[in-house]
Amino acid sequence: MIYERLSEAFDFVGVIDKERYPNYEKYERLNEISSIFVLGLAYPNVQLKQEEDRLKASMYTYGYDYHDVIKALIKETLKDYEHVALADNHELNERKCLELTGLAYHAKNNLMINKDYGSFFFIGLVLTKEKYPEVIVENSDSCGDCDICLRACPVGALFGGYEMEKCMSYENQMKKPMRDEVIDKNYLLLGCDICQIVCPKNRNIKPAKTEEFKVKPTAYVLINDLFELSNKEFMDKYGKHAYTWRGKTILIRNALTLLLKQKNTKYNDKIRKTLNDDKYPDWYKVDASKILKRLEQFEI
Ligand code: B12
Ligand code: SF4
Ligand code: SF4
Repeated sequence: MIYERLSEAFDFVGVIDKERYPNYEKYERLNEISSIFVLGLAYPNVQLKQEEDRLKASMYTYGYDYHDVIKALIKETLKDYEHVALADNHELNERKCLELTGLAYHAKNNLMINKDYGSFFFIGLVLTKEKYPEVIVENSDSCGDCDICLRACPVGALFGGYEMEKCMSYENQMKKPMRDEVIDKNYLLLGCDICQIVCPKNRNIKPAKTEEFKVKPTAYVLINDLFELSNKEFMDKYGKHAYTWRGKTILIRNALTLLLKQKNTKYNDKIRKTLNDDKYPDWYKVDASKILKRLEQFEI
């Protein structure tokens, strides 16, 4: 019954015995657990354009935060069943769980690819004490000889396997100064979608149907709001989107890289103000002063 209910609510569902999870004995969370339900929930394959005075982050943030959406959907679907609902921020490797169901394979861009939804889906897990029949399919899909994403990645993070430290999605979420190469190549307020956008397995995929993931007006962040709103005001306006999870300062730093790309000097005074403001941390000021210096060259 749990499987049927989850299958109605989610785009695809697999079930594995916990013993399949590598070294399951080492995970306290799995102690009294028997089955792991692995859920896939698709988000839209659409791309907004970057604009001058308002900026977009990665495609996965256009709708509401998947952590909240997935957990709420599980809760609503399994009201009367004992379970633990997980999405993203926990110690279990979700891609591994999904791989074990056969419902997707681990592709060269380091993402899971499902035959119907490509890689544009989130993963959630439901752990149950009760044991349920496994739902596993055979999967012989693979990237084959394709290397499009390896060549498309602007920072070469995919040659020889995924190198997290090189990945722009990693670097633009870290509270530390960016490498100069990433200051030049970063193109989003948060995250990076390039290795998914170029992937042929993401062509002709099924449309996502989850209402909460459809593009919201606040998918765009006004640059003025980044500088002018307090943290509380900012969260009140934009807090339902996953791009806010690392706070506002990281978004300002990333926004500066985009202003540099646009040679947009309109906000130079506001950047100068942040450099004299104690509430901004050192890692931010290192990048901001570097970028401001370059932006000043475009001032007339
Ligand atoms: C931390 C994290 C990140 C970090 C680090 C990523 C990483 N380490 O892969 C950062 C911030 C960079 C990141 C970026 C992104 N992430 Co992320 N991320 C996670 C998170 C929370 C944990 C992943 C993790 O580090 N696991 C632990 C490590 C050890 O696992 P691993 O890297 O897979 O390594 C295993 C195997 O690859 C293998 N292995 C590794 N190296 C080698 C080498 C050899 C030779 C061999 C044989 C094996 C092998 O062994 C390892 C141990 O099992 C998961 C959610 C979760 N709880 O699983 C989401 C998750 C993987 N992310 C997700 C997404 C969407 C993204 C982004 C696309 C977001 C974006 N648009 O910017 C990018 C994609 C970047 C990319 N190309 O991978 C989705 C993926 C959905 C999908 N369809 O696959 C997940 C599942 C979140 C979710 N709930 O939907 N992410
Ligand atoms: S997310 Fe971007 S930087 Fe990271 S591997 Fe993919 S293309 Fe490269
Ligand atoms: S672009 Fe090609 S190599 Fe990269 S993930 Fe897609 S199919 Fe695999």
